[in-house]
Amino acid sequence: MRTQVGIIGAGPAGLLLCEILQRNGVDSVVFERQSRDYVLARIRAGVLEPTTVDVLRENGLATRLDAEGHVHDGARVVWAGREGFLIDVYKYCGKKFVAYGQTNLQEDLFAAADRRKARIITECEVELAGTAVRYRQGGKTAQVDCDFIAGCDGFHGVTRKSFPPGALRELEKMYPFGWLGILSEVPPLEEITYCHSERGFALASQRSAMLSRYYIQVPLDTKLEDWPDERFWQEIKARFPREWAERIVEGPSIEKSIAPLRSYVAEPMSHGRTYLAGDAAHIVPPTGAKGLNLAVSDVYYLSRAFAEYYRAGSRALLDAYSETALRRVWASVRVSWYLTMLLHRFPDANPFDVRAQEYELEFIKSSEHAQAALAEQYAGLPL
Ligand code: RFL
Ligand code: PHB
Repeated sequence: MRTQVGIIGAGPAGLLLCEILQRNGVDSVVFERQSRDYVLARIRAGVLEPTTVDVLRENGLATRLDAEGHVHDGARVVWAGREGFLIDVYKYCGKKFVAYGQTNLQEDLFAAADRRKARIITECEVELAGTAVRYRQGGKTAQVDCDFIAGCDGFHGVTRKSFPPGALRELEKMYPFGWLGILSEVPPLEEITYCHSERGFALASQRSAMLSRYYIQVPLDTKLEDWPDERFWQEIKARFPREWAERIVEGPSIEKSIAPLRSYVAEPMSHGRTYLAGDAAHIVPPTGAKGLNLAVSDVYYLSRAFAEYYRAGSRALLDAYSETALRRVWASVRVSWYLTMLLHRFPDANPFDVRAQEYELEFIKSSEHAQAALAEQYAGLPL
């Protein structure tokens, strides 16, 4: 078998790339290690930037998102008994963002792929030899020869690891904590609300009118079994200022998981005829809600470059892909790092660090300029 673009990974980056390529007459095959059910059961992102929504709309992927997504002007930041401030994306950027679960988007992408009869090979073990994809599925081995490889296989995937030693520069920062998240079928707070407290960071988010997503900062060695629902609700309410805590509706969790926080960028995002997109090339801590949005912007640039190559025979956009994508990646990496540093309680913080953090929050609250700058970064750069 052969194809033009071999796409490794059927997460949001891989399936979106497959969809946009098909719309541009470019042939691809997607290889996914897990089963479709497994991919659909992952609970992850929930906030889509205006640019992400635009890309999905332009590609006919936003019908359900437009019907079910919850549109927001901004996200609120609160701390120590204060109502804080709104990161007002609408006021400063004239754009709104949308709360819509990655799980729903993943369903929409599989549905679109099925409609177009896209070739998606699931539950396969992939081995890369240049642009040939050798894969094993159900005890059988086969090979697909490709013009190009798109590595959309997330942080732990094979594509980045197939690059020769020295081909990549890896820049990384680990944070000394993780997020414990729960999903519960209860009405959420009206606004997406980030909370800084001396007990640690907390976040109130949502998936729909009857589905809430909450997170708290926890030490890296935290065990899920030590966090029964009751303890989680008690802790999150102790972190939020009273006025917010009183409005949090408790219910049984339907999902509970812990994710460590990390910033990571691999440069450049390509080698030879292989290109990386999404979490395969970079990881941001979830504090700015940027990961999924970066996967979408990478795919936008990469799909445009492949389309140009097959339409006009020009490699110019492919050659520029890494530099183009990294400009946007670093803008998001920076703001995610900044919000992580601003809003979490660091285990080694001394009283000076704590006071400086509090005064920075007070400064943003008091400064229109600071709020405008933060809103611009939270909204994400235009493409
Ligand atoms: P994914 O989603 O990890 O998909 C990669 C796919 O590749 C498959 N794969 C392989 N396939 C074949 N061969 C191999 N050897 C393979 N190895 C792996 C995997 O099974 C998988 O199906 O990466 P992609 O497509 O780049 O998408 C990135 C996003 O999933 C990620 O950035 C976001 O979820 C991050 N994120 C958030 N992003 C946002 O924009 N807004 C948010 O609100 C937000 N919240 C979050 C988040 C991530 C979180 N966690 C759990 C890390 C909240 C959390 C808690
Ligand atoms: C989420 O709803 O999962 C979410 C929202 C905002 C973030 C991160 C995650 O910054």
